[in-house]
Amino acid sequence: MRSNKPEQTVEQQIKKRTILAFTIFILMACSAYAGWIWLNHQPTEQGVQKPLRKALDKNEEIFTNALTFAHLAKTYPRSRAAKNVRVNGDVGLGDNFDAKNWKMKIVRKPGDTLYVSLEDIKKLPKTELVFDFKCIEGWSQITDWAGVKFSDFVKHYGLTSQAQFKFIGLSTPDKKYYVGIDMKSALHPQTLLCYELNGKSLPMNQGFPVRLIIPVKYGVKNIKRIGTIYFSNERPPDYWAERGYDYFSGL
Ligand SMILES: Nc1nc2c(c(=O)[nH]1)N[C@H]1C(S)=C(S)[C@@H](COP(=O)(O)O)O[C@H]1N2
Ligand SMILES: [Mo]
Repeated sequence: MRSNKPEQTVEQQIKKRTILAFTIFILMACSAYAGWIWLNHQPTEQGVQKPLRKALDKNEEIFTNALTFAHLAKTYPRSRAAKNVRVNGDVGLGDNFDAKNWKMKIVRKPGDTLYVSLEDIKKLPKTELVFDFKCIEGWSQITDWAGVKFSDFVKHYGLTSQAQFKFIGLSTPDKKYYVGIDMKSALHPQTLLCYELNGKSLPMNQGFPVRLIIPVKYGVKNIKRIGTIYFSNERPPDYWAERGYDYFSGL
């Protein structure tokens, strides 16, 4: 049955649609403005509004998950490695360091610390890695490192329950330099507890006795002279993150 409503003229139809479109536009503009006002009234966290922080954290989570073990940093023949290796950063490398009595502390849980000597570490399977070491300041250098894979270390010392935590925290013996590393990156097959550079024991200024070599991260995370390692579900404090650099510093 046909409606008995009078037919609308084309002009009437256009006018009606124009009014409708304009109304929708106004409503959307108002809600965008309201949203902006709302966002700016949200409490902040690490310098940004909480909802934005959530989005940033989500991004980071996606990034971390995308970093699968299939992603390996490019490696080079030993002949390509620099002989004069650049030294950069000496925080936590003060002279009052008792190298002879050094042992790496692994806090298995509060009150339960494992002490590991350099000799102990050298007994574990040795992995050599020649890769392009990248500093966030813009330089890079192909360098030849060797040590034990952190994942092999974890296996050897039965740190499997500790490996369930989200992060490891590492600090120099004097606690002046410290980094936090997400567990996935720590367990990456190219992450080393490193004690050799160019086939010789690490020079003092490059982290003797043991440093971290972690090719999936920028130089900042490659902490020299490890004192303590611990496990945490919260982000461990990080020297350069506290000074405005990206916490993840991934490559
Ligand atoms: N203990 C400690 N580790 C550190 C630093 C530092 O200042 N102190 N600097 C970091 C930075 S920014 C870089 S680029 C690398 C440099 O390593 P290299 O001196 O062996 O080249 O070490 C990292 N590890
Ligand atoms: Mo760096």
